Amino acid sequence: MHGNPIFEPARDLVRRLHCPHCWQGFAPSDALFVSEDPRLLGDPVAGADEPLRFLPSRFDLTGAAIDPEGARCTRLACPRCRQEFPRAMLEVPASIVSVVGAPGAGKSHLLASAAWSLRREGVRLGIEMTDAEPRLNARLHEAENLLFASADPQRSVRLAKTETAGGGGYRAVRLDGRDETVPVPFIFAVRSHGLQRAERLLVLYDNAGEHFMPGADDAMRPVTRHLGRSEGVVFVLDPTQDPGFRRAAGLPEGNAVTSRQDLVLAEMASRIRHHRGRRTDEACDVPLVIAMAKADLWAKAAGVSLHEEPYEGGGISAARLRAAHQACMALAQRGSPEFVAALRAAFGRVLMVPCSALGAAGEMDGVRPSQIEPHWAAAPFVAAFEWLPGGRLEGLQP
Ligand SMILES: Nc1nc2c(ncn2[C@@H]2O[C@H](COP(=O)(O)OP(=O)(O)OP(=O)(O)O)[C@@H](O)[C@H]2O)c(=O)[nH]1
Ligand SMILES: [Mg+2]
Ligand SMILES: [Zn+2]
Repeated sequence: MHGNPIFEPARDLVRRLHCPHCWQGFAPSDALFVSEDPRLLGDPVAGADEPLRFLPSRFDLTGAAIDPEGARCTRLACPRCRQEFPRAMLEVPASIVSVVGAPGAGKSHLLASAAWSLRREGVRLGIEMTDAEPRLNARLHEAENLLFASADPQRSVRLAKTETAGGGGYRAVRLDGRDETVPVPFIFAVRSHGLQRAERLLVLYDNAGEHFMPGADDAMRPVTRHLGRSEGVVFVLDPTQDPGFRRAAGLPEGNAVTSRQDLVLAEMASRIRHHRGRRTDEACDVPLVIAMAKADLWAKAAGVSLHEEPYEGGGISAARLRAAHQACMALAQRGSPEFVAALRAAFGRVLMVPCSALGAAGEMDGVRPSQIEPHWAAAPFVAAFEWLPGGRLEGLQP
């Protein structure tokens, strides 16, 4: 790759990066390019419908690679799984924040709502966020558009459940003669407002809740293996799926879906330890944000106020977060002592953040965009990001 302006020292390159699909580590100069000539369709690893990936030997003056048919190529792919990743990953360090939670907990709605608010309210939230490569976040844009940019806000919309395979969320690749499934991440360029912190890339994953159930992550589908590398975790807890929480928050018992979210949390902790080679009795040192979702349904009864957003003076407020954390923790202790016990057994640093992606419960046919009014939707992600080293909440001990 000598002589290629993309890799010259004039550009400040990271020394090594990790593929956001398969987490293979590699040097920038080992990145493959995605061919552009339509005749080069078909890649032995990425699949028959994908353009060939190649290690270039020819470049033009701008640093674009020239594919074997002579076309200019600028899209990059991992040398192992051959999935495309944003060019910014060559230059800016990336932090993974894993999003975890039981099926139906509200992960996808929360991500869409948080992204929408982060894009528009950077000044107030203290974080500027943009797509690292818009094309690669298309699945998230669809969700945001459905909920927040609908042409007819009176017509009910429904965000589909995340698939467990296929769809836009996973890619099938052929590695060393066997089929493997890798997840598709959402990648953002993020900068803290007013702080001299360099830009970072934030890598998020929206798995189907089923993948966090015990036994659901295997060698052929390593779709939650980001847990081995993440610097922060947002665990989406749905209090309405827990009979004890429902009682503690004064919700009717009804025939609502229930799930053992303490077991999902314990399984997550065991994967974090396993992938990092830790002992089973060691506390996980990754900071954990518990996003207490669907707060529109339970916050009032639980004495948690979401009236004021947790931002002050152009950034997240540690004081407001702490107050909300204490109220949520009190509710959890009353409603689900088994969840609190699972939490204490596995994590040293935990922050509970109430939030509502929609601000309204939908009806049978979905939710009307005109009724959507998110509360604190971005807060769990802003908190997780600001809790990373160098962030506004770095020393936070809730
Ligand atoms: N009341 C209320 N309901 C919500 C909110 N957010 C999501 N929901 C509902 O919760 C259900 C599940 O939401 P999803 O975002 O699809 O949940 P998920 O965690 O992504 O689920 P999987 O993809 O199956 O893992 C949907 O029916 C939503 O309408 C909220 O803020 N308030
Ligand atoms: Mg989902
Ligand atoms: Zn890869």
